Amino acid sequence: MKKVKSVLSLLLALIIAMGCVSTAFAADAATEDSDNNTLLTADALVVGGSITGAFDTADDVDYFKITTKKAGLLTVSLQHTTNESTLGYFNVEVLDAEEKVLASFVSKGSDAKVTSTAFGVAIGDYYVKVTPATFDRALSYTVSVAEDTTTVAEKEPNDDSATATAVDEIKGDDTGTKRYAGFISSAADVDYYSFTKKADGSIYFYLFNNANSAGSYKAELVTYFSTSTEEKVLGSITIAPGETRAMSASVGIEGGKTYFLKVTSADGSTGGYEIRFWNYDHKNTEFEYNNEPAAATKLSVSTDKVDNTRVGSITHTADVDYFKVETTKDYAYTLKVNAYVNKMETAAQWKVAVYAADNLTGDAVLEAMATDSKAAELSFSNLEAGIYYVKVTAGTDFNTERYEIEMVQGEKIEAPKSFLERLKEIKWATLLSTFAGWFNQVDIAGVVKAIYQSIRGLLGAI
Ligand SMILES: [Ca+2]
Ligand SMILES: [Ca+2]
Ligand SMILES: [Ca+2]
Ligand SMILES: [Ca+2]
Repeated sequence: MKKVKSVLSLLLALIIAMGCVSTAFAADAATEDSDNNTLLTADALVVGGSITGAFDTADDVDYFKITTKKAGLLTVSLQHTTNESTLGYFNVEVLDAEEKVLASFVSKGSDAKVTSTAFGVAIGDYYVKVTPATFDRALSYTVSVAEDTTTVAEKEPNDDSATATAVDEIKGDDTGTKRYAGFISSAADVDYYSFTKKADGSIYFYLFNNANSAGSYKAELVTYFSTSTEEKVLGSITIAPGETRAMSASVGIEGGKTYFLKVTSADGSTGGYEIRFWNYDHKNTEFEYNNEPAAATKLSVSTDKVDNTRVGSITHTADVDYFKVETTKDYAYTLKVNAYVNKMETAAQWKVAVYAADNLTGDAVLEAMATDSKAAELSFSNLEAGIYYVKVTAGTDFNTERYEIEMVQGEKIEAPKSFLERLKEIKWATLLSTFAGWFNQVDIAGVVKAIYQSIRGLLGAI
């Protein structure tokens, strides 16, 4: 009897356990309503959840509605029992409230699970539309929606620099793997992101269109100089409708300072986008913003022992790069502006002008254009001692390729000697002994007598 009792309690435990399992399963696998053929009657599908459906007829349409609580990137997946067929069985489209397609895919008979590319969402309603590609009444499907956790979403409101969405500090090992998703929700929406770069160096920024979000957006790297509230643009890119990716030129910036990436609609289009940064630590870069003498990047002199070459680039057509350098009278100097050592295949042009510090708006001391060569090279020698501002701008053809700039210290110059220094250097003993011989040969008394008589003659005449 005791044995029977323990078997019974084990059975009971098993039944309870099974009950729990089946309850949990039922909660997960929500089933569609049969009346979900329109946007208005769509079944709710929560982010992180799933729902199971099937088609009643060959022209059946199933709509599911996703209501988002924050902006970000989502993916939609569809799973079904597989068969051998490579024919499409399910057409899946993700739509926004205006029925613009944000993502789409077809699941074949042999596909166990297909996931959409990530698509950007703002706060609002989105729809998943599933239609039969090949009608099979017996084949049910499960559709699910998930957050793309590899991405950090913008946090609205972020329409000015004071409310910018903070981006993680950009460090040496960041090669563009961190993704930040935003959504231009209206033509007037502005999205600011703020960041610091840990070390001095260059960054590139990228703008991605979400799959099927064929908008045109503009991303600008901006900062503020001095006490001015005027925004200074350091770099700018625009992604065209249907283009997957736009990449900026290399922008040299100083570590530890705050910069902003500002994203706007370029042509009034709205939709999701993604930004990424690619970091490059480099001790000697230009430091944008350096478009005016007061913001010039300091250029130290290179010697035999120290290489103070800096790397810059003209990041947009209006970019101006000022470098301030000081030379002393003890050495000869040569200013070199070359194409960057990792030369790309494109030709580069830069216009270089050198101004004396006390004549910044006047004529340049030296001016030249490095033209049309991946080995573009300019060299200015025989610069007099002083403080100079070197101004680099785009050549005739704008090119974002990087350049190197370096003030090289050359030969030591012997300073001109003073009169006293020269007197000291005369070999007086040799000179006097030479004169002694000469005095002996001259009739000094005769010379003096002649002068005396000339003077008397003059006095007598008076
Ligand atoms: Ca936004
Ligand atoms: Ca915004
Ligand atoms: Ca620059
Ligand atoms: Ca500049």
